[in-house]
Amino acid sequence: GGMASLSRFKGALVGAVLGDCVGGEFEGAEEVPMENVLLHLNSLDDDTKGDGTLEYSDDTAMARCVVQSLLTRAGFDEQDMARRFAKEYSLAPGRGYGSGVIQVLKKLSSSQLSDVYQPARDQFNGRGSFGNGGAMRVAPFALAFPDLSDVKKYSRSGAMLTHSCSLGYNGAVLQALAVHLSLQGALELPAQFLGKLIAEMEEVEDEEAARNDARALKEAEKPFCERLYRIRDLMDRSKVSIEEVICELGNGIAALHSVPTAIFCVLHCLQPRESLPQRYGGLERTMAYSLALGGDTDTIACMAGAIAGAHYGIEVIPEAWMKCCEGAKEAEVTAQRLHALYHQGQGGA
Ligand code: R7I
Ligand code: MG
Ligand code: MG
Repeated sequence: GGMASLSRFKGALVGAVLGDCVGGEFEGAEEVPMENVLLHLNSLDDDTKGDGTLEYSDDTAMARCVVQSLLTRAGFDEQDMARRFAKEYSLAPGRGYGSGVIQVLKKLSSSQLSDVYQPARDQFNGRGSFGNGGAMRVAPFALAFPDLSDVKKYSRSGAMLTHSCSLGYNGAVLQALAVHLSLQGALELPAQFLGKLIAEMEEVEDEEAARNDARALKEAEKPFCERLYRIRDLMDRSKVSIEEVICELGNGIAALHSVPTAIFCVLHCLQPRESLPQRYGGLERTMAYSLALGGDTDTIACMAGAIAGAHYGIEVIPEAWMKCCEGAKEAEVTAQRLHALYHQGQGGA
């Protein structure tokens, strides 16, 4: 499809849901042999599956809140979004939320709350969470705002409702930027795509709070930029093992150890790979590869799925996968409304 086409919007939103649902199988597993990944993915073609048997987790539950809030308010409204997060959690607390964020979601339910950002600031002795919970749900921001500076501004604020540490919210900004660029067709030129992300993040991380957090957590001066440079190095190598990717980029629950990893998965799978079935297209390769890394598989596959889906579009998503995953069909429908909002923001559809 063309730049910011409806197919890309659907691909992004559905890709995220698929990653979450399909990746849930291996979340927290240390090592996942590719053989097991392929068995799991093959089983989705099975007739006995289907009708949303793979349930979505907090990643999708919160992304749905983001979508509904952005659509209802026709833009970012922190009060409304916070309320939706709190309500969703109280109605379905068993979706596998991070153990820290539960505190925030409970506090956000309180009617006496004057500052919706305060509960997030109270996390982890006042430093805030660096988990990937802000990034896992951020794709809809890139689908609602055509303007790059809006994507950066609102994805940051949206993440700060639960993640006030810069290593948390800047991961969300990076993921939103990746989806934004992919939607524009920027993955046609992978090296330039990465170059743009680096240029943007150099600016994003050039901030007092980010420098302080990085120092306190003994990370590089600009942690996300450093990881993006590592991705560049990995892409230049002719062969990269799963172990090397995990060692260089991580597969954990911190945004720093998962957002760059998800971006790498997409870039690595733009071309056929020996370890992956020949019959697989790029989106299927991205999913399989994300799961094979182990660790926070639902979230890494969810984030990679959003970026890859925005690149390849909805047409390449296997019908059997759509059927198996709870909320996938619904995501395809709501993507149309985001597409309309996005183009309305550009001054008339
Ligand atoms: O970031 P968050 O919403 O969790 C998202 C993850 C995804 O993988 C989902 O699929 C779901 O499984 O959870 O939730 P948080 O509780 O804010 O952060 C996640 C975890 O990161 C926390 O429970 C901590 O273990 C760790 N963590 C920290 N640990 C020490 N110090 C996050 N921030 C800190 C910190 O500052
Ligand atoms: Mg989850
Ligand atoms: Mg997860």
